[in-house]
Amino acid sequence: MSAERTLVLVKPDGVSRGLAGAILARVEGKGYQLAELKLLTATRELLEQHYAEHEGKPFYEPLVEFMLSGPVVAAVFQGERVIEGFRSLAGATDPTSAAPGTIRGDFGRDWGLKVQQNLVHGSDSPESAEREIAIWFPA
Ligand code: DAT
Ligand code: MG
Repeated sequence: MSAERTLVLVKPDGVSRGLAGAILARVEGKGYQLAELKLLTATRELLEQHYAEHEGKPFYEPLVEFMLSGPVVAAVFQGERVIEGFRSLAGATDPTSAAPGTIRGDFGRDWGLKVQQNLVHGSDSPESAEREIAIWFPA
């Protein structure tokens, strides 16, 4: 059986603040293996696929606009239980209340009505991981 994989995004706030390297280093330091890596500016079409589950929610449009606001780092990490492990490293969705020691807890805060500025994305299940990896890293 091949190792589990997850899609990690360093969102535009993380890239513009110069935190991409520090964030990737935490994931590598935990012991997960980097399998794919690129810097790109997303398109609306890509983000509509990526965030399809959130379409219609009040934060959907601001989230897509934010994700279009600058380049992101897209990465695939692999290893046993990497999906759970990365979400643990990332911390809670809201960076204000995310635990210190996590990426969002250490580097994030509320910049004004923008919970979506929470630095990173990580897949939440093996099914979403494979779906998201196919979107960001088409064969
Ligand atoms: P997570 O990124 O922790 O998996 P999610 O999948 O529920 O969280 O939501 C995707 C992103 O949408 C999240 O990283 C930030 C944004 N978001 C979620 N809930 C929000 C809210 N109540 N207000 C504003 N943005 C929100
Ligand atoms: Mg999510």
